[in-house]
Amino acid sequence: MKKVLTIQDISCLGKCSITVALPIISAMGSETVILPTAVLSTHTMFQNFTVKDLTDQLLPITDHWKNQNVKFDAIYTGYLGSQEEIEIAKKVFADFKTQDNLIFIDPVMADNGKLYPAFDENYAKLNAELCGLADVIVPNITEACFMTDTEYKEEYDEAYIKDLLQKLAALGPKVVVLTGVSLSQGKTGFMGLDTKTGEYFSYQNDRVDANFHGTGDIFASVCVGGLMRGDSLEEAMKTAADYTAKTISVTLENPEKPWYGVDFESTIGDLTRA
Ligand code: PXL
Repeated sequence: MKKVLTIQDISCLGKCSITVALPIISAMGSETVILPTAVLSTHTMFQNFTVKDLTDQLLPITDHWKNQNVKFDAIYTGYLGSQEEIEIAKKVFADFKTQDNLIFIDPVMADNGKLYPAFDENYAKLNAELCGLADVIVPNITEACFMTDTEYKEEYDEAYIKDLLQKLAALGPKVVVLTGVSLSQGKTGFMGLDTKTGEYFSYQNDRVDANFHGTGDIFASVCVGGLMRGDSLEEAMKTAADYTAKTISVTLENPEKPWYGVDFESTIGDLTRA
């Protein structure tokens, strides 16, 4: 069985980061090992959340794994709590990188033109360096702008997206994929660039006019799960985009009108394949 290490926070309530990565990657057939960067009462879109930083625990945990000769088929990073934790993620890559395992980075730090409360521009610069070590990165447009010193635009054309992809490629990852990209009115999806072949690829779904937290984490987790079960990168991304779009639609039908996360529990069965 494939083994994935995911490094991100535990938001106890909030349906994001580890509380979606763990069930989704497991449902897709891979063992999921967690390295929690912090424990928060909720994700940071709630007011007055609590945070217990776990920076001092990370290397003791990974040193123990190293001593046990543990190997990972993929290392997937999401929300890291601090600049120091970005440095630790680099060390974990150095310690556990092999010839053929996958380094997958979702540089979670911003959305809708703004950094999340815990982060500043220095953090974005360090995240850009981290992305240079990846096989695949999946930033949204806001994160890409912060990492490449590009002006954020709500309205854009394909040339703007291609320019961002080229700037991300210059950071050093093998494949760059921008999420939340709308290439025509009423649509949304992703556009990517394979830096080896120079080829662009894209995929679009109907855009649902709703903004939920955790959907980026769901997209990234399904991509990792798909890659681990042997899907091609484009297949894995398409499955992730379709699954995320369907889950948002299902959530919108919930009469309880959830606001902080999506009802992936209702759709997760779609991801299980014998
Ligand atoms: O879904 C991304 C995410 C992960 N972890 C924490 C967050 C967020 C987004 O707001 O606050 C703690």
